[in-house]
Amino acid sequence: MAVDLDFCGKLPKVELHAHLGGSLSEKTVQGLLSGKPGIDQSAARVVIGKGHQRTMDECFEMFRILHEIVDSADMVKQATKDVINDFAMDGVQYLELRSTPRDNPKTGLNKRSYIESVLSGINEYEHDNVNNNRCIDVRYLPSLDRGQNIENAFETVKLAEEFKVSSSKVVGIDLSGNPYQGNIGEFLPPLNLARRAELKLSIHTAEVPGYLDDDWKLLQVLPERIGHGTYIIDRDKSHEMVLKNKIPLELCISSNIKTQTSPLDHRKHHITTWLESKHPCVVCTDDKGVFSTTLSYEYSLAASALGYKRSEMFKLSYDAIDHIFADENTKENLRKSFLEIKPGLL
Ligand code: 6MZ
Repeated sequence: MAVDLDFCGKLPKVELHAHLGGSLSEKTVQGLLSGKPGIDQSAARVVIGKGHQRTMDECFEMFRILHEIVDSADMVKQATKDVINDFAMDGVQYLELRSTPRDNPKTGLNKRSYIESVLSGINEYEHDNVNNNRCIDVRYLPSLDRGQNIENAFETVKLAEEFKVSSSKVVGIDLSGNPYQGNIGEFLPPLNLARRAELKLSIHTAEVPGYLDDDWKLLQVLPERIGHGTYIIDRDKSHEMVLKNKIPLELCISSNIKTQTSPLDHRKHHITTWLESKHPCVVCTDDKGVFSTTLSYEYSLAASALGYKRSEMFKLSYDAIDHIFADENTKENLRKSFLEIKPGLL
């Protein structure tokens, strides 16, 4: 039977690479904009439609606009709840949401209240949907933005360490931001601090060409997962290191195509090469709002690129559970739940 979008919708899935800001749907952006008379009301400015591409810098301009829209603790909470709901409705059973805590003196938002708002959005959503088909298990990775100064990164790691003690929801740290910006060497100390605090690490690496030394430096922290890794295959030393250590890759096909960092033809995406060498890969969305996609759609692209049958797509989704940052108990529960759904799918 064909692996179509309908099958991928019914497939139980985990989403491990989703930035809150870039994941806001047009509907959510429209809703948030309605309370903001001073801002251009067109939500279309932060969406790249089907068949369109942008430069990386143009995408980062969209993230900046989204930051202008989501500028208060209440909005961060609402955005979190809406994004969780979108993923739950797309058949996602476990979600790791990442987002950069930030300050906004105009609204009183600061990094601490930002993290509190994300966590309260997660807790409220889970509480309200514990017994229905929108039930989903959510964790949070505070992000470090490589384009910002290093004090911000240290502050975020220290807060993450503190919140990890009081909330099982904070499980790791993400390093992201405009891959053309920042002095990456400076980020090694905060990443090592996170490591000592037993926060897991997911690091954007080799998303764009060049920057070989920077990406090599980042790999030395031995992250638990790598975001994108698009250009690792072209670099012998890094490629060998990632293969040897079996560091899982979070792969986002539409994002890479739309930011022009991988070929327009999705069948040439690097997921095919990695999976040929049986390297652990997790299909993800990155920014489902900005790139107007869903995780189900990304799975259907992967199926088409890989020529996989239904059973192979189930295995791809099931194997992703091995790479979540939550504990073994959570993994076991997910495996059980996926296997219960399996017979009706294949
Ligand atoms: C690197 C990205 C990204 O944190 O405001 N972000 N970083 N590469 C990408 N590929 C396209 N997509 C998103 O969500 C938006 C932020 O996520 C990071 C950027 O730092 C962006 O500002 P939050 O929730």
